[in-house]
Amino acid sequence: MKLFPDELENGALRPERLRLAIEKVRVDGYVVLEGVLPPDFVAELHENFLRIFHDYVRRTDPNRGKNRYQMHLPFMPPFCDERVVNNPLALSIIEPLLGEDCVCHYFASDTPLPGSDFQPVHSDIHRLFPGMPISLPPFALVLNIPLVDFREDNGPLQIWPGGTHLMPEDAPIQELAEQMHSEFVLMPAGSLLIRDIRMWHRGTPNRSDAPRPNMAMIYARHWLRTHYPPIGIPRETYERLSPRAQRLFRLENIGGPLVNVPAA
Ligand SMILES: O=C(O)CCC(=O)C(=O)O
Repeated sequence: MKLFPDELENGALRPERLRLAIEKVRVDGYVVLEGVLPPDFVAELHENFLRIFHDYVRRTDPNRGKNRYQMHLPFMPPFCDERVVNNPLALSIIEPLLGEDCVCHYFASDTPLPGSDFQPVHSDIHRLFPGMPISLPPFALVLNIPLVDFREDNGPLQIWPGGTHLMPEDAPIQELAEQMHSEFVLMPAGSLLIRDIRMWHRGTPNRSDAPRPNMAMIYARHWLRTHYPPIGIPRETYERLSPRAQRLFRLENIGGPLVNVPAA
């Protein structure tokens, strides 16, 4: 969705469009709000990201396929800015779907480098009730924020919308995906992609000459437990957050160590 100037200025979709955006996630599995974050702020995020990312690449093997890195982000400025972690436009869609007591339990990034490949098509979560052919309402949503424009040549995310998030049965994902409708998510830097964590997707080859970073946060119903380590948040950082952001991160490791801090 392209936003109207008043929506960007108010940090709120017009009521009818908000209703549609929420329904789009519920039924289609995702929605994109284009170019929400101001370009100067995205540039600051990008610059800070690259500083820690290059260091991370030097000491880590690719961990999501060839030339492709998942990296947890340190919960520090500019990454933990409220425009990122407590974005009013994102939360206006996330909260009605996950409940006001939802939490954020994952603060990270995905970056294909030049020379990366297709990933297998996958969902980002296990089935909650394996073997039972039931579709559940949304219980976790990924918020992706691209730090560069996602173009055809730099490894955009490919998604299978329209029902794969409902995962009614175990399915032969790779074979089926080849026969099904998919989309490449082309979007400007600073957009908000909100996707049901269950929706099938994959990373695609980055054929450009620069990394293609994508911030990734997971918002979930408060009872969901995953294998991700709790986010380390320095106590002073937590205390400076707004009450609403504090609520989102209340179950994390408050007072715990930062990960992947930039070298001094
Ligand atoms: O390319 C991306 O941003 C996402 C990659 C991905 O889906 C994954 O590593 O699980």
